[in-house]
Amino acid sequence: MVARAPRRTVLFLAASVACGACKSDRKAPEKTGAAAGGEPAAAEQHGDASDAQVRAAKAFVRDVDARLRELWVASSKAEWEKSTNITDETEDRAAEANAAVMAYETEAIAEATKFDPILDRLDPATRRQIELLKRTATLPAPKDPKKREELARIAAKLEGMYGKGKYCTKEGGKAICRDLGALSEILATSRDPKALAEAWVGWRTIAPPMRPLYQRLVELGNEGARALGYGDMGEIWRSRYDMPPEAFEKEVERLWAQVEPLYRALHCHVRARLHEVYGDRVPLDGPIPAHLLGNMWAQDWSNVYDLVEPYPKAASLDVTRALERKGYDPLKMVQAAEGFFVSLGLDPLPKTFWERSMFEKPEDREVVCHASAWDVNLNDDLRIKMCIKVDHEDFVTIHHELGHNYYYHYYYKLPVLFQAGAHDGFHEAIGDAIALSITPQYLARIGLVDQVATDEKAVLNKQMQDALQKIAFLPFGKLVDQWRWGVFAGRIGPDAYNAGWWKLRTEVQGVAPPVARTEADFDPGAKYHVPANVPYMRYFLAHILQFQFHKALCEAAGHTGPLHTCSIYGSKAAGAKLRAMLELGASVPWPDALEKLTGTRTMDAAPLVEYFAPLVAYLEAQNEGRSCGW
Ligand code: X8Z
Ligand code: ZN
Repeated sequence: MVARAPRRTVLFLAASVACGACKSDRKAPEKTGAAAGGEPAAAEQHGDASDAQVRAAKAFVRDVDARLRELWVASSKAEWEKSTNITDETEDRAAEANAAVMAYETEAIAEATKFDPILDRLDPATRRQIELLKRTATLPAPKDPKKREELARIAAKLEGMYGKGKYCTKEGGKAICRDLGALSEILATSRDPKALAEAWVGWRTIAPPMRPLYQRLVELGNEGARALGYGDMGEIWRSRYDMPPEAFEKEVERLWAQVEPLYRALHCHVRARLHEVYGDRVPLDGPIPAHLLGNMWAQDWSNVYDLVEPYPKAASLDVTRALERKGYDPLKMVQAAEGFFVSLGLDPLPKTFWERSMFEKPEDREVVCHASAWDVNLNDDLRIKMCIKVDHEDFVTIHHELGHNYYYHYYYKLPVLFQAGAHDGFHEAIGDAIALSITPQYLARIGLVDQVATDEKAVLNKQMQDALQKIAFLPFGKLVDQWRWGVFAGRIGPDAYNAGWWKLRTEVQGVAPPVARTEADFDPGAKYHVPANVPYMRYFLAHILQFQFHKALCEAAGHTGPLHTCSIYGSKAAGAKLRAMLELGASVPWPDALEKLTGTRTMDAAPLVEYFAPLVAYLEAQNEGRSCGW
């Protein structure tokens, strides 16, 4: 997952050795240099100078498309090799391929600025590709080739460190090492505060060695950003939303203000329930200890559902148990998820998807288990890479990943710069929007559960499950990049990386570390997207957008009744609407794409609020008389 989330998430990537050869076959940049208007005198000989420049711009964009395609594919191939087999060699190859991408992007972006004076004379597609090119680099490289290679190596190394991360202890004289999967399992299932704190702290021991590398990545990336005319890396990240970066920051705050009251209500109620379980470890007027929320980063609270279930005696939906009971394995889970997309009239996944994907954690090598979706060859070469557990969480994540794959599938014929989401939050929202249709009725329809209750109590239980995932996530989704924007801009210096992180964790999310943290720690490094350099605000946006998409798709499907009862399963009309948006990729500004599906040009949390209306009423009643906040 990468830089371009879509293509995987890959940011920039890699060149396989084989493709090193193709690089030298192509002289596109040099050719376009001249064609791009660098020699106006020559152009004038053939007529009007600016007409020649318009033609040159088109030729430039064609060349960029060919060259980027080649370099991105080489990089994706090397990234895939690395992520499915982390070794020094695969890391080096990924770094090499990514350095080649960075070198070309820097050169092409510099060249693209020559067209600034004639941008408004260009046809929309040419103009948009030039604009997208300028903001494409998630990790922009300095001009100096040595620094560029250093940056690419650091980036590959950091992701590898995360992928290989383990916490080892001596038990009965024997060394026992636990990876993120094993430690997360403890966070999810144990109710022993000591064991929880140890797993929480243990995972974070992987991160301090990343700190000097991360600091250098920031220095070099910022140098690259400045060379492209941006103030810092964060400004590039914020400039990808078809509005000025400052306006985007305001947009995030506007959306947060819409949902913050819901988060605060959920926080208040969950804290009160955890207080009943853990006593004064969970003070009723302060942040919640982060290790008690069922998840390594406290970003998804589903695993404490049993502690907060509104009506324990009413029916509740245990999808994990249903999957186990019906004998689902990872392959069957992916097939079921594909079945949902196909029920909408969308295409089945290609044969190669089933041959090339990685569904399970291999025993014989280190891999990056963090789930991702890919189109390695940019030609419908769809794959996912996941270490699937047979449980509810991963069943939803598979739908999330297939959402990426279906986006790739419907835009892969476009120029490569258009092969992206309308913005990155769109890409993250597709599969999640589909997963909102995994209602009890849907699960009964596919035979996963035998019967469903629809009474008010069962509804509230389901709403609580959803909220622990979707509402609990919102502040975390926002703060990861608030931290990085601060780091990139120098407001959070290396001497305060961890303090800055915990300031946001406390203020925005209302959670606290189980033990004191210092600058000897590097807790942001224990979250995949930081060492992997994948922007995170996309997930905050996706958690809002997915409800907008869901509502629009439900309307297309002819759903009547409350939003939380809708499943679009089987609706060809909804599928056609979705497909029409997916096919646009990034070829138009995102408000156009949003309008195509939802009829509105604005991101809006109102559908999220509407979806959770029953739970909000319940929480209000529950919180009556409590003092909320921290
Ligand atoms: O990273 C992901 C996906 C891949 S794009 C599995 N997510 C974020 C996370 O795990 O932190 C999905 C939800 C948020
Ligand atoms: Zn994703």
